[in-house]
Amino acid sequence: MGHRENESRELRTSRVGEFERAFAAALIAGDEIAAEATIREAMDARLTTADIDEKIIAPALWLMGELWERGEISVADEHLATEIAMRVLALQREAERVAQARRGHRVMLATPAGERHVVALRMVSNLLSGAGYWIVMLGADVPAEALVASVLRHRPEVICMSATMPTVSLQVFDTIVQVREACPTAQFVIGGRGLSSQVRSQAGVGICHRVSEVVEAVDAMVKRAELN
Ligand code: B12
Repeated sequence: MGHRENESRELRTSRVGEFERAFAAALIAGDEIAAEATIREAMDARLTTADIDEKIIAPALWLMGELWERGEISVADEHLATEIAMRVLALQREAERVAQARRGHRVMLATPAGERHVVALRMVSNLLSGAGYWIVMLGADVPAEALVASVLRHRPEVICMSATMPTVSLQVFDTIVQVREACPTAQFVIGGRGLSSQVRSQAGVGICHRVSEVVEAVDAMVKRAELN
């Protein structure tokens, strides 16, 4: 096994250990909010449900059992911890249900003609596919007419565009107008430092300042598309 692979495994193990300790501390304190926050963090860190169950929740409950046997906590404390653990399991199920519901929805990603900066777009792609969305990645430098043709073929509910160069802002505007003519139900989420105020003020367009805002913005647009 390579040195780097070893290192990343160690890092992962130490993260899991941190989550386990934080979750156990929350159960001991009877603090449901802290317990939920820890499991949300573990889910955000892409730990699998099996890892969360076996490496975080189960060991914390075993510890509660030991503390109870040693008379260090009461039966009520142990019951409270179990109730909290059960609510956290419901939270896991809900997160899976939301990801499952997103799977049927397509999101198209592109930068407009003349725009070659795509790092933010790749980040957006990772975040959306991690959240469950079906991604249609067109990549950089896509002319409006080509994007319209692709929208008619793949029928995405949402189109995400990124503009870094101020010179492409007009292309973003133009693409939105052309896509709306061909497919009035299409929704847009856009970001990037190159966007002009004209594009930013477009009615019905979701504007993001950071890639971390994209899942929420696309969720809102999908809901809106369903209402149309
Ligand atoms: C890497 C890079 C390149 C690479 C791009 C490679 C690639 N495959 O992406 C290459 C070498 C091709 C390149 C070319 C050029 N580049 Co360049 N490039 C950069 C650099 C160093 C990093 C850009 C980057 O990836 N940033 C990281 C991302 C994650 O950050 P971000 O794009 O700002 O995105 C954030 C938000 O805006 C938002 N966001 C952005 N888009 C979206 C979209 C959605 C949907 C959402 C939700 C959020 C979101 O989320 C991010 C934060 O969370 C920047 C420096 C800089 N200050 O940014 C220059 C920079 C952008 N480039 C610049 C220039 C001038 C050029 C060239 C004209 C150079 C030349 N003479 O050829 C060409 C133009 C190419 C073109 N037509 O597009 C200038 C732009 C200046 C300006 N505003 O006019 C910069 C700022 C460098 C500088 N200081 O002069 N570049």
